Amino acid sequence: MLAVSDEVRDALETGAPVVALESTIISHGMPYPRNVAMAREVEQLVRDGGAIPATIAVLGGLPRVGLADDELEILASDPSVVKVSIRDLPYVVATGRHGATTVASTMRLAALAGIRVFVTGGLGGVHRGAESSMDISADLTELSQTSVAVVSAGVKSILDIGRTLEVLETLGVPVIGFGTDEFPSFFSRSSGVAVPMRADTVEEVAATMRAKWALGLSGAVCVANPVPVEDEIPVAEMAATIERALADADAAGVVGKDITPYLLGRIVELTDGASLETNIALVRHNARVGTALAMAYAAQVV
Ligand code: PSU
Ligand code: MN
Repeated sequence: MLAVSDEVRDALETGAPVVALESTIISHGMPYPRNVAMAREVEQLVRDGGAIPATIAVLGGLPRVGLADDELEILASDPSVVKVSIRDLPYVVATGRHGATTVASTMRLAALAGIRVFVTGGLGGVHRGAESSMDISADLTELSQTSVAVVSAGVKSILDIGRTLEVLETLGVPVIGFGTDEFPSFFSRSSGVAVPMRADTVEEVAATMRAKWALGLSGAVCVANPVPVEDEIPVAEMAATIERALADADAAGVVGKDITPYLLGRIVELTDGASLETNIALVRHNARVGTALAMAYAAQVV
């Protein structure tokens, strides 16, 4: 039911650091061909940092951990690739399709394979207006139950950041600001919302992972890593774009799983591609921090 590449399997068997990477960000998060260039570059960054990359997706109905270069190309360019969150996973497997896994389903498959560190761009969360739409990403449920550290640049302000952090508290998920006291909002380093805890080194984060799981507390450790200063789009600059994208989604009647990809695409258009550069920069940064974390965690496990 789960095919792990030889390289990833060997690394896991010898306790070498492995970093899981998601695929919705490739298929539904960025336009072709920048998406496949980003996917390849991030895998290389993980290797340069001393770990083994494991990009995760479903290909022809088979959940896969560790992909070949031509498989990244399929995910980036084939329009039949389905966005697969936890709900969608059994159906995509049963019907033999290609699927790009979200944070939630990537976490689950990574944990099944024995991987403890996962790098992404941004998390799903509580959508604005969720108090009536009930649109809350399955990423949050998964963070509550699957024991993987997730390195992200926070959540976009297309979501309700305050409520997202409230739900993460309810679900018992530690949210660690990496070198920051403020929860980052993806394109921007700030959000106006404080993080509940802070770490300035990957060793502290690795120790928190070990402590959480040693206490029998299953579930994720969420590492909120702000975009580098030189790549950020300040909150004030992003605000109007996000309002406009949300209004356009509303007018176009976009709902459910299509909302996040629609908004991401619209924001790229509205910023003339500037948001895409920021998005790629923050993923690179997350890959560097996540790789250092995987190295630190592997070094602490005896
Ligand atoms: N945020 C981004 N880029 C993305 C996503 C979120 O900046 O590609 C994707 C991730 O895969 C995330 C998913 O897990 O969107 C959340 O979708 P939903 O809200 O439908 O659960
Ligand atoms: Mn949703």
